[in-house]
Amino acid sequence: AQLIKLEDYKETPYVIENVSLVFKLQPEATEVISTLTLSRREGTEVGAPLELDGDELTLVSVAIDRAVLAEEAYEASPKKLVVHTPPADTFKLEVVTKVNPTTNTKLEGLYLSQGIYCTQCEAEGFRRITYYYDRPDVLSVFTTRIEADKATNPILLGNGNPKDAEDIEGTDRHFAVWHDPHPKPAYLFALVAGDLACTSEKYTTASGKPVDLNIYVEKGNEDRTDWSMDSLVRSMRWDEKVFGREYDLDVFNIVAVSAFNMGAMENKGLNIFNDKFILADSDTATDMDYEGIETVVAHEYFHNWTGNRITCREWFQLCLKEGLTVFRDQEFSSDERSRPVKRIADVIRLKSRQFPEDQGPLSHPVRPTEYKEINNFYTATVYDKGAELVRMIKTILGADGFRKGMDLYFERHDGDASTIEDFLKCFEDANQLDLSHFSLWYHQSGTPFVKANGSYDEAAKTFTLELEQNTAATPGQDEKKPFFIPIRFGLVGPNGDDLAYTSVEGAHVDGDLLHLTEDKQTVVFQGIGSKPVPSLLREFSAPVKLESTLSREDQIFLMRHDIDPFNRWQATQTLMTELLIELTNGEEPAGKDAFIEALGHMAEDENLDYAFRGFGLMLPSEQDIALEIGKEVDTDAIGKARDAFSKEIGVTLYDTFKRIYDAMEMPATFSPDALSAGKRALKLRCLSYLGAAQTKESAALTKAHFDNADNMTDRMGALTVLVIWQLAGAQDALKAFEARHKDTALAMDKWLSIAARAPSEDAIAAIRTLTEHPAFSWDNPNRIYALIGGFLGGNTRGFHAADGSGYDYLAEITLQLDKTNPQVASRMAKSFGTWKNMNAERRVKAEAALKRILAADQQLSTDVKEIVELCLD
Ligand code: BAL
Ligand code: ZN
Repeated sequence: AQLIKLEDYKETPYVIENVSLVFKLQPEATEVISTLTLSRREGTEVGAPLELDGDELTLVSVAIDRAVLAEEAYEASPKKLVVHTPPADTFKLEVVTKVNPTTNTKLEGLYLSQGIYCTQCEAEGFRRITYYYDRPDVLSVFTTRIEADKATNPILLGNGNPKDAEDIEGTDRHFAVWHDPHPKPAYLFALVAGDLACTSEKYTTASGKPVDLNIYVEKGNEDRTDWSMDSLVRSMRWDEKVFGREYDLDVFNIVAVSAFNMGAMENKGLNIFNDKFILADSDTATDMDYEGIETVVAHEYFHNWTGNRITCREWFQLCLKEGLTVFRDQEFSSDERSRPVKRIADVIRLKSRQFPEDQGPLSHPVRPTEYKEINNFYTATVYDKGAELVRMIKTILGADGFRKGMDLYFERHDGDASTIEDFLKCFEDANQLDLSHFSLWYHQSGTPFVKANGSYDEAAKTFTLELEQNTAATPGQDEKKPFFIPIRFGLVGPNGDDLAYTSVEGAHVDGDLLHLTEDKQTVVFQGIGSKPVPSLLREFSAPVKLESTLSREDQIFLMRHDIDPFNRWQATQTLMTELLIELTNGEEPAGKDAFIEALGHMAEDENLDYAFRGFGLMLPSEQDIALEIGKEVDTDAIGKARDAFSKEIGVTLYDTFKRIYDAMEMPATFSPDALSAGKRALKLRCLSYLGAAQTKESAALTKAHFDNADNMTDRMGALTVLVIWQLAGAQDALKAFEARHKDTALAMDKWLSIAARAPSEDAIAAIRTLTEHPAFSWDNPNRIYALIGGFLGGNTRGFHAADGSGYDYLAEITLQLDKTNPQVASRMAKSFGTWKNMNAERRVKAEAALKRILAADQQLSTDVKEIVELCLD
């Protein structure tokens, strides 16, 4: 496949002024009539060829200005339409194509999901509907007419505002016309037709404009949309208040479908969602699901301004809309819930998803400069690290300076297809400062490692901090320059208060923010009355790995006393990780007992909120520890050490956890609010340690927790403990869960993911058996993400089994899935990304499995081929 390079960017020779589409929907042969008003761009030679993108298209006819083109006037293939010599100036191109929504298993373009016609066009799905300039910098005004059988498709939805709807005389069909006045790129096009239930609400924007909000779901699910509607209304209000952004159409429609590759899609005025991120009730959704729905509904809504009104010039700029919109949804959730807890959750996600990506063969800059398959670049780096970069801009500029920059961005670029340079320039111009050094974060890949070493001079009353940054080479980037790293900090005095300093040398320091800009810097703080413990990278002010030289006593001190809750959590994590690595290496770590005692204090500290304690007590995952070890990893040793340490904590603090568990009062009826969710999280964390102790009492307690659960969070939490610790009652509980939820696919996904994590002598045999279960289907991405994704991400010992069986299985299913859905196949294949960190025994097996994929006797998709080649590079 061709390598696409940022440096090759060129505008199109023709401009598409408007688009009129007619869809004659039929399950196996939908006709699409596209009429494009085109004009020659200034600078384009008269008669220069017009080349439009296609993918698996069947052409029916081509006409220009109503005259059918002679065969020699154009060239058409499933992938391209070239009109050799178009008219000199403005002209209308009418193209008729046929597509088959039923056989479209890739779920890109127009497809049928459970009898519902829907589309997915980002990134390059529109070319699977009709020939077009399928690229984000071609903005046009779309009018869409949808025709379909009325009985099976009573609901017809398009982008923008509804214009017309009538029966088609003499037939059992009807039509609807939608017009979107906002020029948009084709990736934001959408269409839905089907027999759907709807819940509606009226919304009035801050300036008094009425908007109809509708959420469409498969019939029978209409009682499960309250939370998503509530999240939508809160998101709309928040964007008005915090960013001054109002909605801009008469209607905002959301449709939930069950087969969807991504989480959701921000099509203009017609968001299409994976139903996982819309449907919720207490019986089937966990607190995490409620949070996820709130986040994704907000995220897609926020795209209306950051993505739709201002879009990307080309796909290299994906972080322009994604990083920024993730930042916006994170801020929304922080305002709606506990800010420190949200920050911890986001950092856990970043460290578990983005750090491994950035420290392995799939590492790429937040703004990449080349790709073969854009679908492979919807990554944690673009999204989550992209959000961290926006957060750093806010940290550096402060809230007011950040808002000024954002206001200028909206004012200057509304209606544009923009770049990261445009975005950064707005912050520079609004604040009169130079962000050129900072901009390196967008271009240079890799996770910087920051080393910090502090020393106190009692006589001089100075505290000296030696700081050093280093970023390892990443693919295509051998030499690394120093980043601009904003470090929020405090110098914590003996009573837990931050110490003031009188002056500082060696770095730009403003209050509690230090700018690390060189490879090495020595920073001297004057006027420090007593020996401090430095608390660095508070709030996780930069996406770096901090290697602190603090003693275990100092870490325990921060764990107990730091005024920054994030760093209290971080100190706990650092200690846990250090201890777990030593245990993995067969050592007996110093300070282990003191740490466990401190953990008990944290568990009982009433000054900390419930969710914070729930997170604080959580051990790093086996994957986290593997990444931390970084090389010659033996996952069995990690798993054994982590199990033993969990058990030791559970046994030592048994009475503490039991006391907290028993004392926790839960509301009489379920509510997904943050406080109740926090209580459930802490109670389940206690239960998981009690379960790890593996006593008769704790097994019975866990089983009773499962049996008495009146909500999915408790039911799933208890089931996980029973299964992971193989407690008495685990098999009965699995059966009971299945019996209760067998008709609810999203609930059975949880069952599949727990079953995929169960410890087993032959994990692959267990997974194969599960793929035969009626709840599983290779045709639905959610089922695959639950079972296969649950195994790859949650069963570290099974996937990285020393005999290579996990790698062989991943190779096998990658090849199998690639035949039907390459996006899902390549997502699964990305789990090979850490293979080079493994020990020699495992590396040999993983490499062989990767090579087997490349050598397979089948045509590989660009998606899978690119990932496998990068892994082998
Ligand atoms: N734009 C793809 C889905 C999302 O990030 O919102
Ligand atoms: Zn997005």
